[in-house]
Amino acid sequence: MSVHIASTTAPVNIATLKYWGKRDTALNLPTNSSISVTLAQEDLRTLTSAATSASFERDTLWLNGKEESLDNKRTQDCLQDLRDLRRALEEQDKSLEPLSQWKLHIASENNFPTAAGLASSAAGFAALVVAIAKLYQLPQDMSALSKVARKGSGSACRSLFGGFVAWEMGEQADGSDSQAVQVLPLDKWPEMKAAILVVSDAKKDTSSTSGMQRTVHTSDLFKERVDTVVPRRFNEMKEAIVQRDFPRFAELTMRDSNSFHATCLDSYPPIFYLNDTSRKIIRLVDGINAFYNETIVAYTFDAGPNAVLYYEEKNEQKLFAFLYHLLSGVDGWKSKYGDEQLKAFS
Ligand code: 2P0
Repeated sequence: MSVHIASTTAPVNIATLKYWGKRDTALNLPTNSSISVTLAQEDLRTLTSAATSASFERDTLWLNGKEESLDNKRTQDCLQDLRDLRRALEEQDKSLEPLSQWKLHIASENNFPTAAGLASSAAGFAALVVAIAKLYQLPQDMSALSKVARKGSGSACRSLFGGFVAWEMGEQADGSDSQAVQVLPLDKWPEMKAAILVVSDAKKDTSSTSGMQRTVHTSDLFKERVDTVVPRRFNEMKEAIVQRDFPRFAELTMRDSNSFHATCLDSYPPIFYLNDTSRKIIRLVDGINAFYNETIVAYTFDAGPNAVLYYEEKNEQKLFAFLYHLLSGVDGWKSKYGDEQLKAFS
């Protein structure tokens, strides 16, 4: 009996304008639009293979070599949507095999720590949806597929595109206009680089899903953020990206990270994602920009203590000279650069 197989990789995306809050928890509809940068394929990514055959007896999912339950609503919703899309194709073309009725075997692997605030669910659901869409030979309309990935994990919808991506929150109650669109492909701003400082690879203690709803229900700052601050920043940041205005992009990114963590702290009980090392990195970035009298680097932090720094390639040596000096004494400091290469920066 024939087995059909398809594989894909999906990279992590790191928000520069944060998604934090749902207006509909079942459909993963956000309270604000957001913007992110999708990292290059070869860095942090999920590799997913999906197979289907009339002989498979049940749906299975293997995550990083371990069998995981598929018995959660979000994954089930994604699988159902994909099967519905395939069924529509089969109804149009009776010569197609009935893949929509067969069970799926899915294997997925991350090349980075899972659930440590490094957007593993984003890459995971994006890869799951694209691998099955390939398997089912669905039309590769990424905005349409982003609506399926969004149901798995909100931020996943942004990982379907490379480069600079906006998730438009939409207005419809059924989520039909809550989708990702590309703002600028990476090759239009190839100088943009990201450095990830892994402060901790431990699993976070407040999940994004529960943390964001605590903020929605208890934070006074949150209302100001979603009603006024983010809508204005959404347009400003898209403009900064299209114009490749790094200092403007960097300032908006840092302000939005601060605003998001402020609403976390304003939640009741408060949510702490940053730790002392995160705060040292914030001060370091401020110090570097002040030293050069120019904004050459931006920090941003998601639902965890790890920092993502954005900078332009031409400033890599300026940045890494500082990073090397200040972080080389820190226990466990590791870098993709060897020690000798880093010394050459200083
Ligand atoms: C973001 N985060 O925009 C924000 C910034 C974390 C901080 O999207 O409940 O895992 O699965 O929709 O997508 C993390 O939230 O949450 C997230 P669900 P998700 O990247």
